[in-house]
Amino acid sequence: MNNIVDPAITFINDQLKGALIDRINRKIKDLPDIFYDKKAFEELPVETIVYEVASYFPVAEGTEGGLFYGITYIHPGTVGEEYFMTKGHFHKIRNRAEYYCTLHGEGMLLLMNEQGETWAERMFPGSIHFIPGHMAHRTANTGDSILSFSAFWPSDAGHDYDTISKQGFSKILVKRNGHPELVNRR
Ligand code: M6P
Ligand code: ZN
Repeated sequence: MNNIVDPAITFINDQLKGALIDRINRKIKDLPDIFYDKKAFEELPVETIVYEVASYFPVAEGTEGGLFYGITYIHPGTVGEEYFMTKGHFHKIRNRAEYYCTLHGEGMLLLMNEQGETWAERMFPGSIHFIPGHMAHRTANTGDSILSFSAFWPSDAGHDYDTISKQGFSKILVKRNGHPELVNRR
């Protein structure tokens, strides 16, 4: 019996490959609620890709005790003065935590607690981010090239997008004089 086997997935040349890999992309038309400047949003081509996610789901979503793995690639760009970013979410099971590890590019991880306080951590190749439970998280690309990072989260965490699409984060990440600033929404 040959008890040496190949891994189920690989991540070579920045690409996740293997069975059970789910790929999604989010275009401007998929993100009507998240950007602050609605006029600038309306002016962008609806098919513009903002980010892509490749995820490995070795167990069914909702399974207790499993782990998911994903790579997110955020394209460079802005909507008005706000950087291209992910939808952002709380976990449906609020106490579930997550890790993000930056691979390429530069960006920011926005974190918001349940009291509505928002802050940001710088992302750069090699930066590792522990996202505790009860914390909404969103990533933004503040550079001129793709921002990519890996993520590891519990398979029963789930995504609560509704809270963010209704209330947003209390601060937005904007490009001012060529640099990122985290400012209150007006
Ligand atoms: C990371 C993980 C995923 C998430 C993705 C995009 O890879 O946190 O669970 O889906 O980023 O973020 P969002 O779902 O907020 O668009
Ligand atoms: Zn998450």
